[in-house]
Amino acid sequence: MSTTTPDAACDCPAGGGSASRSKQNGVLDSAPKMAVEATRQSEIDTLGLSGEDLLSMHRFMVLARLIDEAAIRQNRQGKAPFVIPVSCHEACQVGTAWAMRRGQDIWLPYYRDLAVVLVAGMTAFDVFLGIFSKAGDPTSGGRQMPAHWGSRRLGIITGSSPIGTQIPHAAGIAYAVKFRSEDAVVATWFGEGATSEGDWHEGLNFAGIHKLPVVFVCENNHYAISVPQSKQMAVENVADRAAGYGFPGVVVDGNDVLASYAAMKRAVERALSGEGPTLIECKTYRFQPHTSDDDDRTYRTREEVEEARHHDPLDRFSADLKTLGLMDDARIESLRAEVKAEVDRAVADAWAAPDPDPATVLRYVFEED
Ligand SMILES: Cc1ncc(C[n+]2csc(CCOP(=O)(O)OP(=O)(O)O)c2C)c(N)n1
Ligand SMILES: [Mg+2]
Repeated sequence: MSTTTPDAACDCPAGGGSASRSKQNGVLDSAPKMAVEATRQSEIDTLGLSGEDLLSMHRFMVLARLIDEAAIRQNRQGKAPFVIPVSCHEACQVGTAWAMRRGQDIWLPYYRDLAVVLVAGMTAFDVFLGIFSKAGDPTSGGRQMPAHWGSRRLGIITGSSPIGTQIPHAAGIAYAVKFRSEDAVVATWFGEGATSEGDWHEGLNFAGIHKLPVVFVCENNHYAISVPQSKQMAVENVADRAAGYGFPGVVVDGNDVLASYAAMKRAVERALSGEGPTLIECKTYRFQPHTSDDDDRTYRTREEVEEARHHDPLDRFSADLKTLGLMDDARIESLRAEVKAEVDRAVADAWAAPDPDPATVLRYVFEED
């Protein structure tokens, strides 16, 4: 795909990323400690997350889930030619993205990273402009395939369709950051299938040799379209491969947003202090088919998918917030209604937005006078 980033209609707020959001401890002190699961509370205290942070992380997860559901509906109605589902990846995406500094760090997401780019600063409206290939699509002005995210302003480097090509890009950008002594961390996200590519191994090797400020995040959902992990690698954990490149590899429960955040926070600190890269493997699943063009009944049972739904990261985090006294059933319901209204509005506004002018079809491909 092309590498255009016109960023024209991105009306999302500039700067003010997660690291600059309030991190004051103590908000949870007002929650009834007696009712709080002790280990969870102390884990959160250690992470330095405020109650406001937790509620905001939860809202991003709800937003990603509802955009996903709306995008699939638009596809079934014939309005969206192609969509790439995110459901079940929300915790590892929001958790890892939360440790990044919006407007300062550099993001190289892959096509499934809807929740990553929302945390980075994209809006539901931006996402649907892309899905409907509208002129205002911030990624490419309606030229790219949807979900090939890019935004010059937000520091999101657009990806190519060939799997794994963002890995050497991330290593190269991290080399430039180190060479110029810039205050930035580079992070790249990918599936476990991407780790079968030569690009992946070359990128990690280079990053390890030069101790680059880069974090590699694998969202392991156990399938590369129809190919199960067992047919992709002879090791149990993708993270085990980091040893071959001389830096740490960690496995986290990718359906646990706080575990994902904790691992990423440590990795970002390592990168910023000059210690080099980290490979984080988030074990997760995907509830939906690979894309709207896939029929997952040909390679996995309905029982397997049903079983995975018992570990829904959104339900788990909602339950945590209830335990912590930050949410109750009524608030969860009203939040869902509020976010659904926001998503429905984004769909309607994006659908009504202008299409690209056919006279500009070659823009970003050839130089213009
Ligand atoms: C080099 C290359 N080979 C094959 C494909 C076709 N393809 C698109 S997505 C995909 C699966 C990737 O799986 P994974 O990296 O695990 O990510 P997931 O989709 O599971 O999130 C494949 C094989 C491609 N785009 N590029
Ligand atoms: Mg996969």
